[in-house]
Amino acid sequence: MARQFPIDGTFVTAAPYGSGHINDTYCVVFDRPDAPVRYIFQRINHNIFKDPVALMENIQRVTAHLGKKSAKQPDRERRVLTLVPARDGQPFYRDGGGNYWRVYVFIEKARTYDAVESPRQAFEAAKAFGHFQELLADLPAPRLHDTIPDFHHTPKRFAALERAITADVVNRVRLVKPEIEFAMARKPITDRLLRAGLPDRVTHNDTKFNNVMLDDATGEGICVIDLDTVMPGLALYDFGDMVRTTTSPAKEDETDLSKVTMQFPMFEALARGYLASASGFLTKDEKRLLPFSGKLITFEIGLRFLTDFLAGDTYFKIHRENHNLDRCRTQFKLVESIEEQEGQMDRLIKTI
Ligand code: ADP
Ligand code: GN1
Ligand code: MG
Repeated sequence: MARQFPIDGTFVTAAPYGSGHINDTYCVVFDRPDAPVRYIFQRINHNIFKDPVALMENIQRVTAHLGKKSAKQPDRERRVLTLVPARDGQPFYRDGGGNYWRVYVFIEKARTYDAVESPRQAFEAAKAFGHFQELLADLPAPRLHDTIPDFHHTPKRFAALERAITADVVNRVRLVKPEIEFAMARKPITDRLLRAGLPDRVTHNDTKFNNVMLDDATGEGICVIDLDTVMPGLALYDFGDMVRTTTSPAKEDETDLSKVTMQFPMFEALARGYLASASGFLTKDEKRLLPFSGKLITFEIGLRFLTDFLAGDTYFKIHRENHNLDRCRTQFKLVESIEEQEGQMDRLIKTI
């Protein structure tokens, strides 16, 4: 695959990289006379992203727009993902097996984290995602492609769970009675954001904490990555997923649920970081619903993990038995923790 992209130097190694649930990511090293240089090679999961060509068109447009806007910034090339086109000039290479591959310049001296370590990190991540939304607010027409239609349509996600329960293809419903009961009790909240009349924006839609790179030296959220789901959406989908992945000290698949909790100082840092870059364009309603979005998106991703567990683990990569069930349980535990603190979260937002 390395030969399909015009990269200077001699191929040295390639190794699986990162902890994403969807694509196959590799870190690839090339030797050059001065020093070795790294690239990110990714095989796009085309079972999930049905139209990789349209997806890559989105990413090209988005990175070009961000690149233009960051032209005068110091360290410009570390602030925006840079695609390396294939030898034929396309932003991807399609192999004989029908797989789509893309290559990015490796962002050095920065890293992603699977679990948050400090309020400062939460602040920086949220500020970076808010800034990302702000920069894309004037992306010229046409509308971006919907790489996954109805990606954050929570009522449809709920309906998918109900279908999985009815089908029970791998006989696992018997194992998840409490989780199903938990989900059913919260069905009424699923359409609340959709009914709020909020504006459509260009959003990231997968603002998990490990989709932003933090600078090793300064701690700044230097580059937003994982752009497969950048498309029209609600700003609150992004803030909600930050709350889901950046307020609990535990990893998404932690089995000791006592470690899963919504830490208020992390939420405060997230809200302040996000509003530092997004308050200029958010409406009153969007701002008011920030805490609720954290609960809703955490619930939604919990529903998706539960649905995938019942479907026989066909969507998210799993690395052990019951992995999706463990992930669902952390999400539902976090929903409970948010429910306990929602009043306090709402009060905080009014003061910022
Ligand atoms: P997935 O969609 O499977 O989550 P990502 O695009 O998020 O894939 O990539 C997986 C991981 O690879 C990221 O969490 C990050 O650690 C690393 N990564 C991705 N792109 C780059 C890059 N350009 N430079 C350095 N690391 C990267
Ligand atoms: C997937 O690609 P990755 O690992 O960053 C998923 C998100 C989920 C997340 C849960 C395209 O994100 O929607 O919230 O897992 N991405 C897709 O960890 O489904
Ligand atoms: Mg990712």
